[in-house]
Amino acid sequence: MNRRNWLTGAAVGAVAATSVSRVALAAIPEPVQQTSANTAPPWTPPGVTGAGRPYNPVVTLNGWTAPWRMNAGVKEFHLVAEPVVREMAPGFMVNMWGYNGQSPGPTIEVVEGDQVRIYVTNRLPEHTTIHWHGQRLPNGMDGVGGLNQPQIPVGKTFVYEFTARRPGTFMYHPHADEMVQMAMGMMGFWVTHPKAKHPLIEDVQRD
Ligand SMILES: [Cu+2]
Repeated sequence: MNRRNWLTGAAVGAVAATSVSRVALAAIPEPVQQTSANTAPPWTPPGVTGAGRPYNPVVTLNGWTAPWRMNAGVKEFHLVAEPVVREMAPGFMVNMWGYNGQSPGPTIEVVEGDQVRIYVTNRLPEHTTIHWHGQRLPNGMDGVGGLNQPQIPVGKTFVYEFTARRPGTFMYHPHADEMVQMAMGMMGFWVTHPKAKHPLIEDVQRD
């Protein structure tokens, strides 16, 4: 093999490695991290095509909203359970556990009837799960470790998938070592917007 051929081979190898990582990126949405505990502006989906049905996005005080992407009609999120440092007051840093760089974790916003897929990666020093508190969903998606799913081991990713059937205001939290994990700050806010005016849900006026 002369030098020219060797370079060609190396270039082919590099292209192959790049395409593998692109495939991996396409398979699992890149988790979005947040380093600031300040109130973030509401997140609105970019573009119009495939952006899901419209809704009036919420503002999470001292928090933020998880971006999602559409994949063949499914809203895909990626939550990372991990140790975080949150600034509670200027200079007052607290070591906590949370999601995607913050505690509480990012707000998840969907619309009633949306099909939702949530990748949960465990970067904690112990197993975890997420229980989607108040959702009506298949038993295997309910997130109680050791009961209706295996615990998510350290370093692994579990995929939850269900339809957001019930409009309302909910939360998510682990059902694994609850006394430790929830006390350490692992929880987040979930809003399922009604798909139309709901007879039992009043409109809320906001500034
Ligand atoms: Cu709960």
